Amino acid sequence: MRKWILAVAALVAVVGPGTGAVWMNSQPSQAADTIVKVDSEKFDPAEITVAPGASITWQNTDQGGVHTAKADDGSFDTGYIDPGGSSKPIAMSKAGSFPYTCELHPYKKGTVKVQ
Ligand SMILES: [Cu+2]
Repeated sequence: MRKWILAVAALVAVVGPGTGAVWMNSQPSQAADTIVKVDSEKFDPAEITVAPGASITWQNTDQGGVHTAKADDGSFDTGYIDPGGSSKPIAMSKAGSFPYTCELHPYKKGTVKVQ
C-alpha cells in the first residue's frame, strides 16, 4: 500500500511540471491581449506600453455611463463603449507615443506607448 502511494507521488512529481510547461507553451497569443479599464474618472492604467502589433481592449467598468478611448492624432478610436462592455481589440501597429482621451470626458487622459 505504501509503495503504491509513493509510486503515485513520483508520477505526479514527474508529470506535474511537464504539464505546466505544455500549458504555458499553448498560450502564446494571450500575451498580446492587454486590457485598459475605463470609468467615469480615469483610464487604468493611464499609461501603457505594448509591443508593435499588440492589441488593446478597453473595458468600461462604469455601470452608469458610456466612454470612449480616442487618440489625439486619430490613429485609433474605440467608439462608444457601453456600460460594463468592452471595445473591440485595437491593434497598435505603429510605434510611437499616443496620447488619448475619452471623447465624452476630455479631462480623462491616457497614453499608449508602442515600442
Ligand atoms: Cu468617459
